[in-house]
Amino acid sequence: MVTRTRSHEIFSKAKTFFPGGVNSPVRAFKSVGSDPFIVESGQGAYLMDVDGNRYVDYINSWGPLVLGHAHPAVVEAIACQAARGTSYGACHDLEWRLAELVQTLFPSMEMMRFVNSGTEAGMAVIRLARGYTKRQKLVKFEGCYHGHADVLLAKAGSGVLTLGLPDCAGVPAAVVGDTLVAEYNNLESVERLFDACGSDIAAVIVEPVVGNCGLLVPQPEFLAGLRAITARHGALLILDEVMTGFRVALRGAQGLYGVTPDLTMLGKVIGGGLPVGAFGGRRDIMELLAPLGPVYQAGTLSGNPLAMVAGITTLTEWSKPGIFEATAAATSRLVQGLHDAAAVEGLSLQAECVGTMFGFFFSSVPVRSYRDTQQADKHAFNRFFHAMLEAGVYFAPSAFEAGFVSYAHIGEAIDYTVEMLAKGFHAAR
Ligand code: KE4
Repeated sequence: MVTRTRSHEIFSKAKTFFPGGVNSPVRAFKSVGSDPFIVESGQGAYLMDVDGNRYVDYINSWGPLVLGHAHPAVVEAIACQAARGTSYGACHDLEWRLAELVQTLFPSMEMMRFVNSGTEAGMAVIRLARGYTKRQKLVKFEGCYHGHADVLLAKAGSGVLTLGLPDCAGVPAAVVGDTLVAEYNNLESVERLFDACGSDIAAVIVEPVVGNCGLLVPQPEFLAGLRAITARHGALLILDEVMTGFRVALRGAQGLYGVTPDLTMLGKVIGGGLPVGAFGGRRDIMELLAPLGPVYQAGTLSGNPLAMVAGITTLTEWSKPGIFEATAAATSRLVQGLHDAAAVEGLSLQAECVGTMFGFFFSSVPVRSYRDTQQADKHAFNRFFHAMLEAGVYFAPSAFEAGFVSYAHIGEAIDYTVEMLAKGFHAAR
């Protein structure tokens, strides 16, 4: 039995400072019904907690750490830069160098701007899309998460065409009144919205591969369909690649599925574990941004040299020949292990991966939309989660998140995980 005495002590103290003891809700383990462990350090594929327990980490800081924790080249680059200054609030040589690396893999980003989180990128692209099209309405998809900006915290109204309703307290109805909600992988649900108010719709925003209600893979022609519908109605297509960028493929989902958006959101990987987001796209749209144009956006730490150099080092290492492919192969091996171990226990499991991102549901039917996710067996997942945690394998503490594999997982960490899966599925029955 794993003991977590020190973790409990620290978490009790944390709860006096932070709501739920955390600085981001999912970390509280509320969905899996236990207290979280407290991290002491991370190294490669592993996290160590303050009680000396070691876990294979499939959260990877929710996606950024494609090379694993504390990669030597990234640590050295940050240390060297820190000695030259952590933030200048002024132009410097590293900004364009990261932008050039990003643009090489994301050529649709003719121009871009760095921010400090995916949420900031989401706020900015919506304002930019509205400024460019001079339209108000926005289409998002149920189950997709684009950060916690008010305008994006909308849920579907009762009727198909009812305007968005606040998805959490504190969001004024007026702010989400122009946010329409469609169903992922259902082009008809998008066509209906455009038939009703296409000339007022500024943009469609989508996670091209959904990672925020578990993993949802786009059905053939879904993304191409969104591209065609938005082009036909003069609306912009925004791909939120904060999670999928460099993860599902080096060139992101837009490279993998061959769909060119008007605007893209990035985050996570481009900061290599430091706070970075980015948004970018067509030059004629981006040039509306201050100081060139009338759409305002700004940020004290945007493009700071520490985050830039962490991103440059991470992307440089990650794009070296064979690195991505080897990590994607390890991810496929993990998913095959999930299928095999579940079958031994006679459990129905839907498990998939796209590149180095994976997800699974305890479900007997394929999961293609948010609505499908709601019939998955969350209690079986929770039993699986805790048995695997006891075995030293840390999956996302929620049935409705994705998992992430790093280059550091190849070999020992994946082998150990596959070996332990039988314990998890035995407990899940
Ligand atoms: P941040 O503001 O958390 O940097 O990014 C928001 C965001 C935007 N778009 C996508 C597709 C995202 O996945 C995210 C953030 N992802 C969550 C994972 N479910 C971050 C984890 C958390 O909120 O603690």
